Amino acid sequence: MGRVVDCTGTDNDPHPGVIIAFSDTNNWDGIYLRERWDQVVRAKVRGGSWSAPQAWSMSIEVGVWYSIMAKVDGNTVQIYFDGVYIGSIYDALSPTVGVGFLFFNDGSNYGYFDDLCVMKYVVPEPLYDIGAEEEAP
Ligand SMILES: [Ca+2]
Ligand SMILES: [Ca+2]
Repeated sequence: MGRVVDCTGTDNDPHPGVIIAFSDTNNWDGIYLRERWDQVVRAKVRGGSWSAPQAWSMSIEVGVWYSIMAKVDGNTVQIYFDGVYIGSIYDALSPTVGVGFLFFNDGSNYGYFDDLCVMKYVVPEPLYDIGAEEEAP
């Protein structure tokens, strides 16, 4: 997971985001922000060709930090935006050899990124079963 911020409000640039799965520079998956259009977008790069097959409508404000988290289980990746699950990817690269940040930018727009980290988690996550409330006699 990582945190990103878009600091200029004229357009979607600089498209700050996180690379969630990486094979080489021509093959990787990322999640980035379209600040102007208020979307969280999936970047899919295969054989050097870029596409954006999935996008989720989210309010994205200039100058606000947002966290992007990806829970990876093979080709399936659950995407969390500011801690809230927004959707899944089912054809991510696996295995990955790295993660990183991404920006793409035509002009002088800028942003920042921070706190990139990778954690191991348990699959499946533990389930809890809460018994029925006891009734008064
Ligand atoms: Ca912008
Ligand atoms: Ca916006």
